[in-house]
Amino acid sequence: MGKTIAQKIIEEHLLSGEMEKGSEIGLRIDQTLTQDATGTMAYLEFESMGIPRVKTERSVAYIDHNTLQSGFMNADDHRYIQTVAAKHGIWYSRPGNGICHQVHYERFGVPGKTLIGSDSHTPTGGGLGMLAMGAGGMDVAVAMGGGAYYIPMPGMIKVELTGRLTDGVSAKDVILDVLRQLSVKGGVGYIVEYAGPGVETLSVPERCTITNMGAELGATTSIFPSDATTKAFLEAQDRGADWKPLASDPDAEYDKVISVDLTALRPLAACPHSPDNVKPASELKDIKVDQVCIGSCTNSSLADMLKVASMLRGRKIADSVSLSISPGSRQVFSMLAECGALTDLIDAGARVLECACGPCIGMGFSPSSAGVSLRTFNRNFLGRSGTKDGQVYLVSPETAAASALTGYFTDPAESGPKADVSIYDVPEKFRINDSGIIAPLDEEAAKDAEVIKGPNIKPFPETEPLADKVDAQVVLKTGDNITTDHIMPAGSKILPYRSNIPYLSQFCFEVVDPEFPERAKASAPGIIVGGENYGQGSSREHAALVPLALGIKAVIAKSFARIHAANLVNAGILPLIFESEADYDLVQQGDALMLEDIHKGLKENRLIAKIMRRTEYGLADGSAALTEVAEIPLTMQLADRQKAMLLAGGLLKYTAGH
Ligand code: MIC
Ligand code: SF4
Repeated sequence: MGKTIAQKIIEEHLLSGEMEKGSEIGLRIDQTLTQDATGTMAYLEFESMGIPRVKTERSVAYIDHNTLQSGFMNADDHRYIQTVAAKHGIWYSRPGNGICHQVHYERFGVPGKTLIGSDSHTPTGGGLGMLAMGAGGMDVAVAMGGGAYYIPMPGMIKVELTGRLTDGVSAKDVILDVLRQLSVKGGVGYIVEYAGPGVETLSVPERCTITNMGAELGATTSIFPSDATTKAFLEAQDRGADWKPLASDPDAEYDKVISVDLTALRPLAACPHSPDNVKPASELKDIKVDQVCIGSCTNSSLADMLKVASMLRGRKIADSVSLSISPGSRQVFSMLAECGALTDLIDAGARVLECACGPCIGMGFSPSSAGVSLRTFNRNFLGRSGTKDGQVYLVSPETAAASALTGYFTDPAESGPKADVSIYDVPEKFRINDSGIIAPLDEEAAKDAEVIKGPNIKPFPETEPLADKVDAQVVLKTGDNITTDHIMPAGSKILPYRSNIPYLSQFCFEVVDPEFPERAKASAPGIIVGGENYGQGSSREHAALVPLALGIKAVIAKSFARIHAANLVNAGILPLIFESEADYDLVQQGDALMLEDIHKGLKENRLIAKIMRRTEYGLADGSAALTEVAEIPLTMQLADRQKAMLLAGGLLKYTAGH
């Protein structure tokens, strides 16, 4: 039987396990990346392993999330990451050099290599033909130390592309269409591979837009073939030697096949508050727009920015609209300046922000109360913009630019100026200037190098071996699709404290239930009950470490997102799954749950929980009496290695013992 591209890369990197869907495999990791919001913790974890130098082919530490520096906190983190990187053989991308995923595919990504990153949009590298996956910080630390990265062997989804994009329709519309077809949980357990005659019509940056936002499908990753287009892109980056061809075999088998006809595609938008709430842009025409943000790791390439500049050239944005532009990298920024497109953006009324995540993670530029914000980003979860009632729509750069001009949602294929990048005289080769990237010290110099930890850097929380019996209260019951932005919000107020778990814990579940942290602390140990796809979204391990610090011992859900489930286990928290919908309905917030014989349950992948509830009248002495309501079965989807890890007290303790 023939193989898919992903299966070929997996086979070449397989360290353990069988390539059977669902069974755990261990992969050799060639490259890692971190960003600063998850990196501080990842490097503290790496340091705790006592390994002098990374064992990967290339590890890069990016500073792109927390660049505001309002106070010493971000700057402390930057200095720590810079010094720890220099000492341990890691390349350092300075603040302002660009968004990790954009810079990585420009300067470091290599077709056929494996990459894990402590950021859920690491699959962006799939646009170059890499097997690139988001992971928790601890997993990245282990991979830097030469350890394997473990995932359940994914199934394969093929997206067959036919035709060619027409005027006003963009790569963003392709992934929005795939999200419309598959939903935010349709990719869980799968790798999405793009194939068909439409592939060769898409540039590498367009492919990277698609693989980037594949994260929103819940997919393990997404991947494109490495072909003549990939070769030309790498040559234009002066990295032609990194190219190798990659294609799936003609008889490769897929679990599911969907198709997108690029010619028939129209501009789309993901409406509040989920990336799969997709509607045609033409149906949203009467909506007045307050803010437009162009950038993020999804849509900040040179080509995207040039399209926008060509549409805005000689025009002025609507008086009622505030427009921000964040170029994805210093390379993009300097090339925009060189060809004059930057002047067109400025003259049209745009506010040009630095090359960083910025508004995407709530680092400034929050919309006004109930304000409508059109963003070329990848996530529009409730409150993520920093304005709880902000109405965020995810759109293409063309839809964003057309709407900024009219002040209303505008379908760029129907009306407004057309993008025409040929008006700019852009050189064939990209402008190479790696002044924003600092090489690590050589081994000799590294020995005496100091790692500087300012007062913002706090130790990470202690994990504990899993007890055999847990009596705990259900401190929170949620619905479906809870994101890590719900569990551990980001934004400019909180992000500077990513290395201070006790401080962060005050904000846990803030948008869902502000009383949660106090309640969890007062009634610890606790259990959280969730619905489908619990923990979707980012890779932030803080969404596990903070509940851990608040005394959470287990999370019981209908299903979990992949990275979050792994992060819970890494932190020593037990992820359990309801066997039936009715059992989820039965459990109430405030119930006490008794989990017994957990160690035996681990062996059998199943345990029984007793639900105890307060009786109406309590006891004669006024204290609450508990009565048993039901016994419900709970299952687990854990590999043997993960069970051993839970018994040891999380990934770091487990790794130390091996
Ligand atoms: C995001 O887009 O949500 C983030 C911020 O990049 C996160 C990482 C983080 O929380 O630091 C991600 O995608 O993993
Ligand atoms: Fe940064 Fe936004 Fe991309 Fe996350 S999704 S890496 S916050 S630009």
